[in-house]
Amino acid sequence: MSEQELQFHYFKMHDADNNNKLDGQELIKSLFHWHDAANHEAGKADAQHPPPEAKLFGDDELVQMIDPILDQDDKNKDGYIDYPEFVQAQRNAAAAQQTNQV
Ligand SMILES: [Ca+2]
Ligand SMILES: [Ca+2]
Repeated sequence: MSEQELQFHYFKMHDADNNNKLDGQELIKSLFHWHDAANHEAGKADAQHPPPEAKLFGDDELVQMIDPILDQDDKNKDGYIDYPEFVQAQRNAAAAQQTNQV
């Protein structure tokens, strides 16, 4: 798979209700997944081990985590991250990471 196909695969994997947008709940799951994938290198899909961490946070905490992300990445302010917004957010994150490393 190309990097682009992989990104789309990730996006669809977290789009639980299949409406081609990530809502807050789906974003939370994707955040934990990315964190987990980073720990395991190369981001292998691991459907056998869904991240349990999300249950450790209350709704208020989750909203506090997700609000800034939506604020930053939800460019058209519809309350969801669609695929173009997701791709852009990934680019921004990668760029930010590079900046931090220098
Ligand atoms: Ca969705
Ligand atoms: Ca949006």
